[in-house]
Amino acid sequence: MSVTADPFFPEIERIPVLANGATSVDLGFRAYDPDREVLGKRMEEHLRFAVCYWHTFCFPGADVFGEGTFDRPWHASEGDPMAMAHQKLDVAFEFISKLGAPFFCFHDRDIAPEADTYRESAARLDEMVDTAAGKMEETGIRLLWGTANLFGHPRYAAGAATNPDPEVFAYAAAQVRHALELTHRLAGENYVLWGGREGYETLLNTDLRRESEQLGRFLALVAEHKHKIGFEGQLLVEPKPFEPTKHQYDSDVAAIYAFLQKFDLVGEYKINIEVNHATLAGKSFQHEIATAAAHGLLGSIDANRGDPQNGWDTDQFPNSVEEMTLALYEILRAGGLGSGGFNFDARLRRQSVDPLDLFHAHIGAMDTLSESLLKAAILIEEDTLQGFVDERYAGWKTGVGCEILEGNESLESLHALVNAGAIDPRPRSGRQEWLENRLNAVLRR
Ligand code: XUL
Ligand code: CO
Repeated sequence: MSVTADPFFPEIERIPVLANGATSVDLGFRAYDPDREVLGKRMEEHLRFAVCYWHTFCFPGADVFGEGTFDRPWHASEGDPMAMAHQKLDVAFEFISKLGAPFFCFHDRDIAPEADTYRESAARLDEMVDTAAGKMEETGIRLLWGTANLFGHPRYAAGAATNPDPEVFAYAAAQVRHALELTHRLAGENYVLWGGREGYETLLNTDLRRESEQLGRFLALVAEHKHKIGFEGQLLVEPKPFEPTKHQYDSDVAAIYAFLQKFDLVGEYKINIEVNHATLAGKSFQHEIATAAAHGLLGSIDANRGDPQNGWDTDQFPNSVEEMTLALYEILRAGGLGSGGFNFDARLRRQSVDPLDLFHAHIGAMDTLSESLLKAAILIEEDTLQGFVDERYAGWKTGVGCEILEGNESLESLHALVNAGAIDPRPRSGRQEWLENRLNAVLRR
């Protein structure tokens, strides 16, 4: 069935790691060097880059005002959908191999087009996963995570797990069972749930409490099935505050933490944090990572960026070394991403119609993150920030701080100490500007 297989990027060989100063070459890595050691680990192992299937191979360049602008033969309006899916898979593995990214991520519907019945859709998906398994074997490319698209089809217009109709819940459950088992089969290292339509459009027609119970049940069923089939990958929830919904229940890291606690799911799930989702929630990316790390929930990253001027989920490729250095600093301090990685949940601009733009975008993003990793490592090695923070909290390690934490003080005993004049604290500088200067000195190197 497969339409093969003239290369889609004939003029591109494997993207080279450029030696310092090679300015004449356009398509090459200037900062990413997979084998370079950083804090005792290879760069490739720190960053674990993944190409995402949905934006990179499925996005046609359409926006709400206009149709697709990209010339991708597998998007033709006529033609056999499975033949086109095979062609897309060929191009995907050609691209990821030439780029040299170790991982990819996909939704079920990205690699196999939905058919008229569930069974037929499932058969298409099995066929595509069989082919993908062969290509993974051939190329050594691995699966960072799989997921199910529970938001595209009209049946999910009012949500998947949180739909008022339990039959839609059941349909979503069937789809996730299959996608989770295929992720297991492909040795995926994580499985992601993004609640694209798990929220509401208007409270006028919504039973918020009921929907939240449904979502709790759904996540519990996924965890139960994971254990049943022996999938050892990490389950992840991906927060986003809104879009397409007016409000999404898993709106940010803190909301997910509360939700996991309520439904007794802490320990089963970690969090897949996306830059542009954090900023839509009115938080910095660093904040979301630090919050997840503080609660032991840091799972994986969807790397991209928004545009502060239009405040929408623009999913652009990351290009700010400052933003990413702060993120990588938190990640390194948390001990790394474990089974997670950096998935480029990012898409080309509509005017970037040259297929080579896909390479420029990914190379730039991989270089940005690599440079950021190097800077974050300096912040750690040179103790640019942490020593001051440790000293700032040193009081909690001895004396009354220790007694408070150990439960040996009460409001009465503390009142007595203060009243007797034994405690009389003086403000101390938080040194924010000094710390910012120290950070900037590293960023400028
Ligand atoms: C949408 C988004 C998704 C998830 C996977 O904003 O981020 O692509 O990452 O469903
Ligand atoms: Co995402």
